[in-house]
Amino acid sequence: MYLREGILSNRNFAAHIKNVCQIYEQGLELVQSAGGEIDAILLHSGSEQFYYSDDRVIPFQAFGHFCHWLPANRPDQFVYFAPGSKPVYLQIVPNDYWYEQTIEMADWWASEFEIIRLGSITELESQLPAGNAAYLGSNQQLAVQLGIAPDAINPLQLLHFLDFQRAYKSDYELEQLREANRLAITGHWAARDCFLDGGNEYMIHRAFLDTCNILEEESPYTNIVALDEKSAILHYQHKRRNTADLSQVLLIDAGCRINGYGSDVTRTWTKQNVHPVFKQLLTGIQALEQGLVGLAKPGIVYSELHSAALAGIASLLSELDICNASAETLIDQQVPQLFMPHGVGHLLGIQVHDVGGHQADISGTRQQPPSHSPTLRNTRELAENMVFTIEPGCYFIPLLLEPQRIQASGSLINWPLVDELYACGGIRVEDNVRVTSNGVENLTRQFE
Ligand SMILES: [Mn+2]
Repeated sequence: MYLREGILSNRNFAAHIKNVCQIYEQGLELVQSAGGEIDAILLHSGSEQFYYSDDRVIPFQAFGHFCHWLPANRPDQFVYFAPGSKPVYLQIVPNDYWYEQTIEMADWWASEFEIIRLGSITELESQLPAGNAAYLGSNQQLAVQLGIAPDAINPLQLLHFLDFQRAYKSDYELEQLREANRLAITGHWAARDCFLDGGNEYMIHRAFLDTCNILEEESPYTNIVALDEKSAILHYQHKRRNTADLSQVLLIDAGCRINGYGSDVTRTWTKQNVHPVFKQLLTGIQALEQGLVGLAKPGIVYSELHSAALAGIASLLSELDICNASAETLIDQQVPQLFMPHGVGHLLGIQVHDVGGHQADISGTRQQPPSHSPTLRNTRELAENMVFTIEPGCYFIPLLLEPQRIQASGSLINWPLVDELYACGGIRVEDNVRVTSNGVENLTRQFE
């Protein structure tokens, strides 16, 4: 569905598949050394789901570990991996005149698989090689029908290992992520221009999609297109169609997807008549974001970036007199978290919030976020070729701030100014970065 042929040479795909095969081989060895009797892995993209009491299908999204192998975002596709053999792509193409069922395959990826085409899922069992395969996927019932042993259905040890490895991207994956960023930036420019021309949320959303030449369902997540006070709603989902000439703030969080890999980019723009303190705050958050990108390198723990973000926000709140206290006092009283209630970023790749963010190791030991920031999605130690977002923000959220008026900590907040800033909403600035051997590659800014 999101295959965009001709854009990329994808010369690195063969090396990517070699790498994925190695990862799966190691995963199998791990399970075998713990006494597990599996010698192959069957991955299932997933099964079509319907709305309750309806014949309409819920938009399909293939299982992340399946997408790691090939870019076919379709139900009932299978990859069979056994060490030492070419991976097999068992492709189910039903005879169906209601829907388009053709699966477009490009040579650059199809040539890395042995391809078996089947007309229905009932033919699958007879096509599977003899042996003890593990099943990875969402349809347990199907796995049982295929004769998979219960303890070989989504074995946790294997999933923990695979989830952990997904954080490190191959050259092929980085190529897709760069392209997903390059395309998204063209959309962000169009969105900014539409906003400056007086466009409303709906028009800005359309401008982004049109410029990127994508359908809404091809986006990696629902675009967040928020004007003024709505930009303080972290995952604002509506697109207002009212007149927007007087709007002063746009927060747009929108990405693109290339061969299954998504970008996740946020920009905040303002017009000339925006509140001067909000404008200064935006300049401050933009500088903070760049500073945080500059801190990232192998060996740093992601939570340290989050703490640095909170410290930066505390300084801005203090310097701009949004709060009446020193940065130290604000950090001590956990005031920055009232203005940035989310984590400063997350792992990124096939899934927008990619898997394994709280894993300390391959065996699934959890590294929980610090108690002062329970919503932080990434606690991993940074290592080369890990990809994640860096997205500090600062918002004026009545639901979080208003209860403070009657708390002791409320005396730290400059209420007359906050009352003025509520109308502006909030700010978020987000880039995607890859860790290099001694720093980071900014996957987003290189296209601006
Ligand atoms: Mn994000």
